[in-house]
Amino acid sequence: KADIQSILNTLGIEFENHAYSTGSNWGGSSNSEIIVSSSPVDGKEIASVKVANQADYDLIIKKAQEAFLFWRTVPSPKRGDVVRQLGDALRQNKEALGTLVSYEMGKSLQEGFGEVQEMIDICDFAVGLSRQLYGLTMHSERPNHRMYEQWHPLGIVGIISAFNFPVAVWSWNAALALVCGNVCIWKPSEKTPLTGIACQKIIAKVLADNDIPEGVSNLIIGDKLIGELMTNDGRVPLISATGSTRMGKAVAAAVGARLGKSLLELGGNNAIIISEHADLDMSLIGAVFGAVGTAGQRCTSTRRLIIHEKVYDTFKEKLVKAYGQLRIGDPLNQNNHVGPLIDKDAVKAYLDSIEKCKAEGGNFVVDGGVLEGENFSSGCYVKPCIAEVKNDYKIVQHETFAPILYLIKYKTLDEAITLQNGVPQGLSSAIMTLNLREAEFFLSNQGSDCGIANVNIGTSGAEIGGAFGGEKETGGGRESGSDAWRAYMRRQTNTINYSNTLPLAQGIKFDL
Ligand code: UN1
Repeated sequence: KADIQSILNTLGIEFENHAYSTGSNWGGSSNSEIIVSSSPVDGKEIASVKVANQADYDLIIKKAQEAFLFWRTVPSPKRGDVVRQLGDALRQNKEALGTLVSYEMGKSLQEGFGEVQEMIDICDFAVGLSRQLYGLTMHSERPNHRMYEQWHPLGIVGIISAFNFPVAVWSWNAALALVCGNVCIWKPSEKTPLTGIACQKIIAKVLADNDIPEGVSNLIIGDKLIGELMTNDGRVPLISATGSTRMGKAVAAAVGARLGKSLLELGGNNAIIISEHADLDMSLIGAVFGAVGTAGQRCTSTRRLIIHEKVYDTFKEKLVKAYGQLRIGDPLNQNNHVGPLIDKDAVKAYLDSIEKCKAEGGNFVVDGGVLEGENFSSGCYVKPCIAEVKNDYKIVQHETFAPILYLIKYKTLDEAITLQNGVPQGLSSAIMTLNLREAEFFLSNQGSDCGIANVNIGTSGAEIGGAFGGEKETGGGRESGSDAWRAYMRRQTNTINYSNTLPLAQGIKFDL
């Protein structure tokens, strides 16, 4: 079993009581409030940190503003080189950071390493991007005029991240924001402050090694108050927030009220359609990993399986058998498939959802429940479960962040797509089929309404490079790939007249 203390030492987390950091400069707040980070793996306290207050926040804003004045003058490819070094530092720290993610958050060690790999991948992506922040050129209607657009940094980017990807979501935002010339203030989830501190330590060293002023990357430990300070603050032009739809609506309202920009990655209610033409063995792996991976706490977790009536019973049997083989336990033990939920509140939400599902008529073919005993002393280990339901149950329309999988039967592909789209969320979706017509129809504008639509791949595990995000109550934001960088910049249209007259557009005559 990993020695957590030596991992904390490796990552340089030898202190407590720090509330914020501007670069390598750490500060404690005068606030007496603390957050205790305890592991859902064994229920033990790992460390306590202080909660920042308004004075800490104002100091960070000041440092960030100062740092921006410098950072925006650094050419983008040079900024990319700094992000390259961040990627290298993450490579060196992959094992330690991945292990801490697994211990503090509770995901399996493999997934902890996978999360750090996503961070490395986005850094690589951002390095290339730093030479490709392209604007278009246009043909002016006026003679001897040139018209083009360029992209400038916004300033301070506020990053509010969730517990389930406690470090990767920061890096998706930070890597792009930094090559674009912005500075960042990151408020990690109060459920996972230590992995946040570890990342800040890593980036602070890279910045210091390059003589880059503190304040290019800032961390602030806080709760709702800090989140509200950020979202209401006109000095933070972009807020990128990942979390629940409820949180996202509050962020969108606050940022919208000041006409700021927000980038939202909110809940999903992701389904896989299992067609009569599916490769069922392959579908099984996609479905089970999607539903129980990260104990069902990914925004891309598979929550619903929409199964063709001809293969419904066969596939249900396969699922029940597979669930019987799942090993639940310490996520740091690589023999286990499923770790704990993040905390007891999450366990309560899981149990409530099971009750609600039963009350609405759900038929559990694999029962849920909380595991008890020596190996489960944190009280956060639950059994992945499966219920046969109707898509319109209230609970099925709702995202429960837990390993509860719903089965729904269908007859025609049209019906399956209607069911798949018939939820308020629109993040990820998939179809398992070897039939080309079905696959293409699912991807067409008459098909999935989600930001992510896959064929013969499950709903989770998107790779860096594609734009990540979704529609409807998922919030509409796109991160980590394609042209997601544009959200971190402002576009400026420039028209230059190199003639010796001043012709007006639209042919307007105006002589003096
Ligand atoms: C999230 O759960 O917030 O696609 C992000 C995936 C991961 C990211 C999930 N790459 O499952």
